[in-house]
Amino acid sequence: MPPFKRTYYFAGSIRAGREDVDLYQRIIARLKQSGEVLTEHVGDYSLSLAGQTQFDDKFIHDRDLAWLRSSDLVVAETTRPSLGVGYEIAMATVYQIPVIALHRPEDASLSAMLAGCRNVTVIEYSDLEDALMRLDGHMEGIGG
Ligand code: 6K6
Repeated sequence: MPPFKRTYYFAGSIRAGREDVDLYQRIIARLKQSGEVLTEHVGDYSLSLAGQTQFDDKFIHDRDLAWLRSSDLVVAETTRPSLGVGYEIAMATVYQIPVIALHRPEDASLSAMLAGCRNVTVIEYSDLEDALMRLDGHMEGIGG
């Protein structure tokens, strides 16, 4: 039997702006140390605002929701406000999948709809490495 592999869904801004893609890539790399990340493309530098155009939006929506539903944990970087990331977090809450939101309060205020959501654990940070160490601790706490 292969060892149990945890499945992560990483959410980060795409059409709302790709300025933080280097951070997304580092978070994804950290998650890959303890499981499979279904949405590695979110951290792909080459996925520009016009990226993945071989797929239409309905395909992307349905595929991403199926991945989301099959994941054990959603990790989102929420500093750059993205409708898609907010939608994914809301759907994770409906599916009762825990969400960890990494957020830089010095750069943007987090919506009360996430900050006040019982399903969302917020890790505020300014230094990503510090945030990733705290993320490791939270994942151990939920069996990761
Ligand atoms: C890429 C560039 C322009 O349009 C795209 C479409 N490609 C997408 N491919 C995969 N996932 C996507 C795509 N667009 C949005 N998502 C999902 O929504 C990702 O899982 C992200 O976490 C989130 C980003 O939403 P927006 O509103 O910032 O695009």
